[in-house]
Parts: sequence; C-alpha cells; structure tokens
Amino acid sequence: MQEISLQHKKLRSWIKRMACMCRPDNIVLIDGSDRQKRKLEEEAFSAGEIIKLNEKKLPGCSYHRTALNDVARTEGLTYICTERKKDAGPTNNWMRPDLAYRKASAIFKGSMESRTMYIIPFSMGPVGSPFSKIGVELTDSIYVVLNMLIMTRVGTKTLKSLGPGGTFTKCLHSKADLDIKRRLILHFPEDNAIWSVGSGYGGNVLLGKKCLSLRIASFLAKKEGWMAEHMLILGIENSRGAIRYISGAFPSACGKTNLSMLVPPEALKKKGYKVWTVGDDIAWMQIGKNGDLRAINPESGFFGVLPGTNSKSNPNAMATIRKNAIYTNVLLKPDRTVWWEDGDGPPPASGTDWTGKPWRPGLMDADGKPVKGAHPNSRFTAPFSQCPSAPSGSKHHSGVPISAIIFGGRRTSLAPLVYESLSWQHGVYVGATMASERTAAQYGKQGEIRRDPMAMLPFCGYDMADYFRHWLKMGKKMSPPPRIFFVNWFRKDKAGKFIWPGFGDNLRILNWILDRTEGKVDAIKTPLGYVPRYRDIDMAGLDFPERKWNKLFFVNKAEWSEELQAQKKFLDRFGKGLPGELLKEYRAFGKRLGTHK
Ligand code: GTP
Ligand code: SPV
Ligand code: MN
Repeated sequence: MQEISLQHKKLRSWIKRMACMCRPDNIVLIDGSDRQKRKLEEEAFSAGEIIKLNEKKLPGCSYHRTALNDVARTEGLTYICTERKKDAGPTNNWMRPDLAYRKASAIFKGSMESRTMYIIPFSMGPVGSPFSKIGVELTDSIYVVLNMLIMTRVGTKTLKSLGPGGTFTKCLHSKADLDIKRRLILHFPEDNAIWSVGSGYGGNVLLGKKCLSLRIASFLAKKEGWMAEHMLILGIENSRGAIRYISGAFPSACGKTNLSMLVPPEALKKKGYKVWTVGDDIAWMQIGKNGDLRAINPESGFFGVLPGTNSKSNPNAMATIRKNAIYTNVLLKPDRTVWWEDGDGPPPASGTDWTGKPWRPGLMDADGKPVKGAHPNSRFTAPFSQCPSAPSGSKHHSGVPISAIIFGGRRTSLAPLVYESLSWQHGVYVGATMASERTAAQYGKQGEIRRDPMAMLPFCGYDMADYFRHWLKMGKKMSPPPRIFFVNWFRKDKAGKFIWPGFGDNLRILNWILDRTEGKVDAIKTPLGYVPRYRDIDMAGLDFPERKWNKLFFVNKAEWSEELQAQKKFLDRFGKGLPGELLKEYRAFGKRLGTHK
C-alpha cells in the first residue's frame, strides 16, 4: 500500500482505519490536476467502466451505465443514525449508530480488494468562503472521482485550506458488489460522517451532494444558525442592469434545473431582461450583516435530468453539456454520440439502450409497452462554468441577496399557478405542507401525491418538526425576511395538457413576484394567499387570454377542504413536537376557506 503524505493527523489515521477495513490494493490521492484526471479516464475506458464518446462531436465527454437496480436514490435504504431516535424525527429512517456501523462494516470489509481507494478532498462552496465546508470522500469508483471533479472543488487547494487540523466530513463509499440487498446510505450527523455502500448512482454516491450538502449540512445549519436547502438560485437582471435574486425549492424532477437556466421569451429579452444561473439544486444561506438572507450554491457542476432536455426547452443546458460532460444511462448511438427521449432530433435507427441492449424506435417490451432508450432518470454531469447563463468573474464568495423564496410542486389540479403567502409564518406553513406527484427521481409509484415539506423530506438530517421551528426562528432574525411564494407550472386541463406554457414564460410570473416584493403591484386576496391580477402580468408576445388564465387560479373549495385534512394528517405525524405556529396557520387557513369554525 502506497504511503500518502498528509499533514492532517486525524485525516491520516481515519484513512488508515478505513483502508484496513476495505483492504484496497492501492491508495491514490486526487490532486485535482488535469493530468491525473486524464490518466483516470484512460483507466476507466480500458476497464470498460466508462466509454469515451465521439471526440469530434462531444469533446471530453464520456458515457456510463449504472447497474439495472441502481438508477435513482434509494430512500428506503437511506438512514439518519443518531443516538436518539427522536432526533431523526418521524419522517426519516433511523438506525442506532453502533448497529449501523456494524452492519455496514460487514459489507465494507474487504470490499476494495483488487481495487484502488481514491482519496478525494473536496470543498462545498468556493475554497475559503465563509459559507464553505470541506469533506473527504474515500471511494473505489473512478466514475465517482470523475463526477466529484466536476461537481465539487477537488484537490490540493482544498487540502491546503483544510490545514493540519481543520474540520471535515468523513465520507466513505464503496461500490462493493452493487447488490441492492447489501446497499446502505448512512448518515452520522453527530460524528460528521457518511457511509455509503453497494450503489454507484449519483445521489447515493457523490457524497458532497445530497448526503453532505443537505442531510449533514441541514443538521450543522440548525446548530450554527444558517440554512441548507434543496433550492435553485437565479438572478433576474432588468433593463437598468439591476439584478435581483430568487431561490426556490421544488421536489426532485420538478423543474429546478430548468427554472435556474431560464431563457427569457423574445419579447422580454427585447425589454432587456436577462437571467443568471447561480445554482440549480442546493442553496446554503446565511443572514448577512444587514439582516438580509444571502445564498451560495455549494456545488460547481450540474447533475441534471436528460429526458425532456432539448434546445427548445433548455438551450442553456444543451450548450452546457456539449463538452466535458458525463452522460449516465442514456441511449448510445453507433457513432458514439448519445440520445434520449424528448431530446434534440428524431430517434436514431438503432443504438444501445441504457441497459446495454440493442434498441430501435418502436421496440416493445413483453407487455406491449414501448421500451425507452434512456432511463427516465438518466442524467448529465457538467461543469457550472460551461453554462452560458452562469455569472462569470464574480464567484459569489459572500453570497447573493435573496428577495423572494418560492416553493413549488407538480399538481395536476388543485394548486394555482402562483400565490403569495400572507406572512413568513404562513409561508413556512405553505412550505411545510406542500405536496407533489412522484417522479422518476424516486423509487415508488409514479404520479402518487406525496407531502414533501420544502422539498426536503428525503434530505433533512434531523427531526423535521425542529426544522420547521428553525425556519420560523430564522424568519424572525431577518429584516425583513424574503416573501414566500408558491408556484405550480404543472396544472393540466381536461384533455390532460399543461395549461401554462412554462419554461421561459415562467419569467412573467417571476417578474410579478419581484414586483410584489418591491410593492409595485396590488394583488387579489384569496383564502390561499395573494394571487396576481391578469393585467399585472407582462404577456408581451404570448397569446394567453384571461379566460385561460382564470382556469389556472380556479380554487375548488371542496377539493381544498380535502387537501386541508390531508395537510393536518401529515402535520399530526410530528405529534407534540410540531411548532404551535403551524397549527395556528392550519386553523386560520380553515377559517379562510370557510370549512373550519
Ligand atoms: P432534480 O435534479 O431531480 O432535483 O430535478 P429538477 O427539480 O432540477 O427538475 P428539472 O429541471 O430537471 O425538470 C424535471 C422535469 O420537469 C423535466 O421533464 C422538465 O421538462 C419538466 N419541467 C421543468 N420546467 C417545466 C415547466 O415550466 N413546465 C412543464 N410543463 N414542465 C417543466
Ligand atoms: C434529486 O433527486 O433531487 C437530484 C438527483 O438532484 S440526485 O443527485 O441523485 O439526488
Ligand atoms: Mn435535486
């Protein structure tokens, strides 16, 4: 075993202990250099772990297939391991830390035999920023190394900033045998540690992402007085050059990446509007000196959904993934380029699907259902800096000021296109009770409604009742707190078609949201909150008559009264721990609907 010289004593002894357990043949420190990256790519190409794509058409790009049963986060195998069950709360899977370590050790034991263990020192957030946190991931997967090199700030600079005694999150990962029965994603917030074994899928193994930046970070954020959220961040620049920022939480595969990369419709572009992409998945937010809320994106890359991504729906994403991208679980074409459903261009006459089988358009499975070329949760990994709408120059070391927070979900009926909450406290209620239809990013029945508070249900590292309390407390510390809105781009008509065009046209709604925060427009008060007057929405270049608009805002009281009961049932899961403020909001909402005395 190669001796690695590291100044940090605790880091050194932890690596030694983990190596003793996993028994790799070799240990390699990842330094972040291009030379090392290229060497690792070559190794992975010759081992067949990844495939080099057409250098002419997709320079620097590679292709990877996961195991068939390893295509999305496995929430059922994801645990929060705290000494007391109570601290994980009623919505998390919980395991006692000693038992969790014991169970996982049995799988990790010898799992890296005849493999190399890579040491990845990474920073979430710009190296040295007051927002940033450092982690070190040990992994036996080159795919993980190559993804981490894009998604986080990896290497010598990070290690230097950690110094000889700095704090870091201990992240251990092994593919082991990729057996779903021997797969565990374990979080030890009290030890600042993550153990992931038996998977090779993004959210389970790129430990800087959901595991550190949300589950561990949310725990730290509560302790240290900041917020770690499943949110996109975008900036809207107006014709005077002023930029205002919005952050937004939508559940997985509900449009964060798309909204963060929004391209203004032609008519609004002409009026001087520009959109800046700051983050597409995670926001770390602190209260600034002036009492404002400031946010950074701790990641340095995108890990985005491919199906549905095309030059019309998301040209910025398409431009971002033209080079130096990793494509996972899409269709491989004979010319070593890639294709996915609802991407650009017609399907190729033939190809190899995400499972590695020959594919052609119109192929049916045994049940007569069309076989997809790409998995619905197939994804790209690409550097943030390649996004045309990414702000250049400024690295946002001290965060951007947030003017408004939006929550959103996928609701075919019920929820209106947009509404503004009545207060921070009411906004927290709206976030805490939000629900969405299940998508391919999670295992489980697609389309089923599930409550997903602040889009954090699978990502909160502690009791969500305390998380709601933390939100309420943070609001009181801001002067004033950003206003909270709710959006639903996904309402459908009777024929099952989306009523609102969405995508670029969502800017019309974001502009109304900003106008509201500046007190520029009045609104209509409804039992849900404030909704826009049709005349206050800039419809330039869009034929969207008021009659259709009104369909997006129709509030069915009977349906809402059912929704209210479902919300209460969900909140009841938290028992006595639930902040009284939320019960107050529940009662007030019932009164406004007229269904509650
Ligand atoms: P994660 O990466 O899983 O967290 O997902 P995400 O929230 O970033 O979702 P993403 O932007 O990748 O969008 C997921 C799906 O929603 C894609 O199929 C999009 O085409 C679709 N979508 C995004 N925005 C809109 C919209 O405004 N209207 C409609 N109808 N669909 C949208
Ligand atoms: C999500 O599921 O919310 C994602 C993809 O962003 S993953 O990184 O796999 O969690
Ligand atoms: Mn996400």
